[in-house]
Amino acid sequence: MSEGPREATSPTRSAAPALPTGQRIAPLRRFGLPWFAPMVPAPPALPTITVGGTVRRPTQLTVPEVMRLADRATLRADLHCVTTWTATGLCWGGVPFAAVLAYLTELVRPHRDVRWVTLTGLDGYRACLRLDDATAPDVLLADTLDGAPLDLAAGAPVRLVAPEHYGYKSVRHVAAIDFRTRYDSGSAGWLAHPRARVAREERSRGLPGVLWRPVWRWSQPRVRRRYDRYPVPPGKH
Ligand SMILES: Nc1nc2c(c(=O)[nH]1)N[C@H]1C(S)=C(S)[C@@H](COP(=O)(O)O)O[C@H]1N2
Ligand SMILES: [Mo]
Repeated sequence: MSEGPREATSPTRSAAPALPTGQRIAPLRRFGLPWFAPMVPAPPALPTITVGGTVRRPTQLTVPEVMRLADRATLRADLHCVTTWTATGLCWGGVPFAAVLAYLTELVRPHRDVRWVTLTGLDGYRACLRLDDATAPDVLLADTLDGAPLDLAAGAPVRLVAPEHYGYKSVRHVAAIDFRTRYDSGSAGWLAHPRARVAREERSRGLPGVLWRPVWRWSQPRVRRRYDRYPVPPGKH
């Protein structure tokens, strides 16, 4: 094995990038907290995003207005659910969330102690990200997936994509953005980790991710069965 120049003899193929610890590949399908499975929203004809929280001038913009706030970008990323499935190679299109938040900050003038941002979906689902996590360059407010407008199952009209964080931070059907001085545990309550960084396996609070992993893995088929009971017609929105 050691004779000859290795570069010249080894086949040129790129190995698949390693999955994060404890994750297994699965296709992207609508998923989430079990009690949100029946909450298939019906987006309004002209969807809006309400911007508020600890701010001086709360406001509301239409989704098309928000999506024109910055130059469009595409992002190829994996989505890692805390229940150990990962959808790989998703190609999202939208606007960088950092640019959206920069514009909104000028508009609504958050309190200077604001450090967190909560996103709420049309289904009432809520998740909170630290401002520096939410403004990472790979966080997108996405309205397309693989070149087509998001369908309802994937989070129409717009969803967050925060690939470095477990999927529960990537809120679908974004309808509200709230600037906050304190962390808000959101819909997942005490199960949610404030940061939920995949690289550190921050699956949930209190225990290391390696201990949460079997618990979440056990829950996955149970949650999946709940979502299977509420199919979303493709393209419906
Ligand atoms: N509005 C909304 N967003 C949500 C959820 C939800 O129930 N409602 N579930 C979260 C969870 S736990 C995951 S893993 C991802 C799953 O994304 P998918 O439904 O596109 O597979 O959505 C996240 N965003
Ligand atoms: Mo998830």
